[in-house]
Amino acid sequence: MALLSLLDHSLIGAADRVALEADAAGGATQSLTFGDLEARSNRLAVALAARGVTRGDRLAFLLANRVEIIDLWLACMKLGIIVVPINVLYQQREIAHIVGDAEPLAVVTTADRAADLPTGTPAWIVETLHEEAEAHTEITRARPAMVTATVCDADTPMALVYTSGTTGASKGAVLTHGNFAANALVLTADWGMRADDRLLNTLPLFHVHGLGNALHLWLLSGCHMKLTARFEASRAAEWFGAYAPTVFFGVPTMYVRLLDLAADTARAIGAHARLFVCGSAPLPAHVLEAFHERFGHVILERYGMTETLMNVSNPYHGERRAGTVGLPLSLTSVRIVDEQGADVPVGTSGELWVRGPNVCAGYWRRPEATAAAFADGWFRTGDIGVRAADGYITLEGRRSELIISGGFNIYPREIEELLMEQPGIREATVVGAPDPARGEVPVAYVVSDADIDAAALTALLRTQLASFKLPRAFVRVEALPRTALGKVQKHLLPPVS
Ligand code: MCA
Ligand code: AMP
Repeated sequence: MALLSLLDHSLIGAADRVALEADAAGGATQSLTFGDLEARSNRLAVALAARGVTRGDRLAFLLANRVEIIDLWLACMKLGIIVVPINVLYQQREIAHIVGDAEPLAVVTTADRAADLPTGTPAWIVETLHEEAEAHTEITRARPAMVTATVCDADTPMALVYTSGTTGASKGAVLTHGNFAANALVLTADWGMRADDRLLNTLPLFHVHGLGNALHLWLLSGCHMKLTARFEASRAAEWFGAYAPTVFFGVPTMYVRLLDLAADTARAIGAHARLFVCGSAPLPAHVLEAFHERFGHVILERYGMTETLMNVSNPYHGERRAGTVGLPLSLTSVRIVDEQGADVPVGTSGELWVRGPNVCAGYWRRPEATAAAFADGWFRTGDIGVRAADGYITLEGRRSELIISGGFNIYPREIEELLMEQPGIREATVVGAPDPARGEVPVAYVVSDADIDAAALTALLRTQLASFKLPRAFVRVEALPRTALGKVQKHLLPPVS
């Protein structure tokens, strides 16, 4: 079944229901019905077609959260166009890799970011595109022929979402209409999403946590969503207070920030709410417990990946066990295996392999990486975990050196390579150091000819890396600890003082 037909229960079936309030330009708030979203995306589909985009083409966006991302996502879904979301915090070097690999026809962005695109890549300014779409006043809630004539099925690619997987350069996970449909159906059912829910979404729409979970659960359940440009801890009391959400999806850093709210504010927020979900990085058990005490809710922790969308979740009904990610979701199977790919017994650690309609079709134009990621039809997550006798799964770490900071992924190698390009730096290695709010933060160890000027180096790196990738400390060492074969032994590095 095409993804769109699931969302039609809201876009068409609940057209007159108020669907969304969103941050708009100049601090204003915009309110739209499902029918408005249907009409806007129909008009945008016509405008995109007029610009020559057709089924199978890639179209990227580099935008902070705004309604136009929803318009674009729906218009592309309607035309079979493949969306390539780009993290808005990325700088030129990071953007160039994705654009070079996905070869989008254009990148939809704001005027101030157009210069960050590689030379020769068309920047389609989001406001201009919106005006062009809105000029098609004859197109309303009735779908234009080009939409009704486009047939997408479960195997049609919907998005290329960039991730480094467990090894190598950043790759585009090919997520299909079927992957998103399965994810939306399962989560809506398993988490009991309802049309009378109020979902506060502060997650960025350029990652699948915001895009595949928040956006689709809202559109499938037909509930109401408040979309903010981004999460801001200083505005949380105002948002939660005025909007009174029943459902909130967040990363652990957001929950750590919410613990700073006054006790009576926290209690009032909890009184309106039904469900708090957390994922993308480990939720420390003490945060779950402190949140329970202050807000009166046990956070439901779940586990997913860009390549697989959601895999495992604590139950809605039943025990939400601190420190675990729960049980496999309804359409996903999970094996825990040893180095040879044999199932390990209960209580023994191994790599998680998953299978289900949520698992991506592979990596964009990388048959070898795709072949390496799958074994006998199972996707090798690279995550290490253990299953208890009653089935609850606890994640214990990763096979790769991936650092997750505030829910954003950081691949040490990218920073290491950039550091080693700097004059005077002979060797560099980057590791994750524990951080109470962000989970982990990157720290660099360097072998250099002279003292490190941390401020100057940070200023330089800031022009090339997203802010969350900037090392929080630079430690100068005489030599990096290496094995006889020359591999850096990161666990032997001295702790940061
Ligand atoms: C942070 N910044 C942003 C955003 N988030 N800028 C624009 N849009 C954003 N969404 C910038 C800030 O301007 C600042 O930059 C820096 O990041 C840190 O911001 P700060 O306010 O100090 O934030 P914080 O309190 O530390 O909280 C950070 C955060 C952010 C809001 C929790 O990390 C975040 O939105 N994380 C969500 C990531 C996510 O969605 N991951 C899902 C991946 P400067 O330093 O320059 O001032 S998908 C996934 O992992 C799988 C599938 C899964 O299981 O979900
Ligand atoms: P990404 O590449 O951004 O999709 O990140 C996926 C990775 O995030 C997974 O492979 C896990 O390592 C991690 N992750 C997601 N959810 C959780 C969770 N609840 N607990 C621990 N790690 C998680």
